[in-house]
Amino acid sequence: LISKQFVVDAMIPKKSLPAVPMASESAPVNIALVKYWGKRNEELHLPITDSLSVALSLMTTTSVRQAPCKDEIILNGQRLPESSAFFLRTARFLDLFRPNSSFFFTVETKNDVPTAAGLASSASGFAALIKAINTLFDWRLSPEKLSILARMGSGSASRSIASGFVLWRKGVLEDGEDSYAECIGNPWDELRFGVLLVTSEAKNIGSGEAMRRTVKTSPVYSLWPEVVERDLKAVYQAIGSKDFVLFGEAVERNALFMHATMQTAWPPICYWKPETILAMNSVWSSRSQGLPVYFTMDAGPNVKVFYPVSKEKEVLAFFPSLWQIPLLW
Ligand code: 2P0
Repeated sequence: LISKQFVVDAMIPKKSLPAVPMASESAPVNIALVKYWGKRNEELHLPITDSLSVALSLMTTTSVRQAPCKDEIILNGQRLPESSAFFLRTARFLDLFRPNSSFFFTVETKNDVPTAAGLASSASGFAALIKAINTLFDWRLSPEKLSILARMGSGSASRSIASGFVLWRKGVLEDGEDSYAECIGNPWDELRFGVLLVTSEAKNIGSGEAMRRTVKTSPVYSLWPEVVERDLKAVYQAIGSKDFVLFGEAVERNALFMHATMQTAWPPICYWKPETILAMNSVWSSRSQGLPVYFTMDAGPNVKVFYPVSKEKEVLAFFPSLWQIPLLW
């Protein structure tokens, strides 16, 4: 079994002390259009399928510097207790990059979105952190390597290294050397995105455990790779030809199939709340009235929509509470 440390050591130059006193970098939140759901390697966060996302103009900004005697993590201005899940997960990631065992980091990180807003910040968080570490030590790693290293923190973080449409190829190699994300296609300026906020409550099951259980127990999971292949082709084609209906249909059915795989796992996993289903229904009813709006959903209850700028006024009239978030090209 290949460890994260083995992958990291093969990838970075000889570990040395910081080249600058402090480094600060940003990375965007990404929303999957074709989802990452299921791992072929748990340790290295290697996925079973490719996935495709688009970047949002919501960022995590992280600075790193050497700390005198122990790690210090400050999230949105608050020093985290060493026993918090966030601290432990970040410190374990930092372990991979210490030049020696008595080297500690101060990490200060700020999210544009309140963590409670239901938009995942772990992807932008690990991406910003590895970019800042790269700058601190002046490693000058390529975007591909940064994507691979961000993946050591969280799978979807591999996609937060780039902006625009980003394809994360699953790769076939055992060490994941070919499993990284890169920007594909051109900006689609007419595309609009927004969130129908359902709740900001913490989820009752993390996506890692949900994926594992789905892969192990859902009898429909075996169809997932074919579904991803079909939807990737459609989204890819839609991006190239700016075909909004083709895009929306593929994105919505991909999210629904991902949820079908987890809802058919045992014990079942359902991230939907009653308001989620109401929001889905309002999207469908807006479409039946001629508005081109399609949704996606992640491992949570919020419904996220895409629509073309030409219908922005009508969409805002139909969904007055829509939280519009610009895409990042
Ligand atoms: C995605 N999700 O493609 C999918 C859709 C959630 C639903 O990537 O275990 O936090 O750290 O590799 O990256 C969330 O999974 O999981 C995710 P790990 P991660 O955006």
